[in-house]
Amino acid sequence: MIEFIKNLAMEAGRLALNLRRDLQEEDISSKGTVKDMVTAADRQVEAFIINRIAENYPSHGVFGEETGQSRTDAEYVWVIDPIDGTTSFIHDLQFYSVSIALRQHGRTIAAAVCAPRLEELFWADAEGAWLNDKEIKVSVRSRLEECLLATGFACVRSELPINNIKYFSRVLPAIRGIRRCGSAAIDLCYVACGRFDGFWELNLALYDIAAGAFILEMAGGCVTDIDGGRDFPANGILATNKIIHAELSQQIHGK
Ligand code: 2AM
Ligand code: CA
Repeated sequence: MIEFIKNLAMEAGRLALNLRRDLQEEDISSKGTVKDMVTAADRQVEAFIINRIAENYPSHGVFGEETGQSRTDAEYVWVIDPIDGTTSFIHDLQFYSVSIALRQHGRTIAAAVCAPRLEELFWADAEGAWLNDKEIKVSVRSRLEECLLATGFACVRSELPINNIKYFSRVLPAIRGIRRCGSAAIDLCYVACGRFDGFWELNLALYDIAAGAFILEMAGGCVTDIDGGRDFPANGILATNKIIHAELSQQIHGK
């Protein structure tokens, strides 16, 4: 099963890369606001993934960003973000990924995130987490002042009462640095392999984080909602190397 997921993510990543080369202005459209965009490539990559799953696992359900849910009562459900980081994709930045998670009775059991421009495949199953063929673990940094973190700002940020600027301004003075890659799936995988020590963001959806959160947990990390509970991503996501989790949570909340 894990070989199927890895190959699927890699092939979908290659397709995204090829479609990016041929991307035209008319392939780009808005989902309601000009900040929330979708491309023909998002739809084509999702269709490719769903067809491949239907051929191999016809009884499984699918929850994809672009096409929604099918067979939600199925034992196995695939959670798919065909292109996580669509804004980066449109602007031809390298930080976009294909994110695929397989869930059984609502729990992720295997996942892969392929960042095709970076030539990196992150994946995990019950045995652990890997980047390409190397096993990965979270960092061991314990002091916030030596930590490099990542965050993100939702494209619907201007309409939100809590839009992460307050959290950002509380955390920034306490840490070594911050990055904003624009793909939550990549951010979570970068925490998993120790490049980042933590990541938080609000207003994400399940398909943005299902694969990355599992890969991070299998690499020894900790994932909660923004208040330390289990209601993620509805109540935001806070993801760390585990060691800094409580301290970063306090910093975010100004305690
Ligand atoms: P996307 O590119 O698949 O939309 C960047 O801050 C992160 O937010 C990305 O993972 C991006 O995923 C996600 N994101 C952007 N707009 C979103 C929306 N309207 N709902 C949920 N997630 C969104
Ligand atoms: Ca997407």
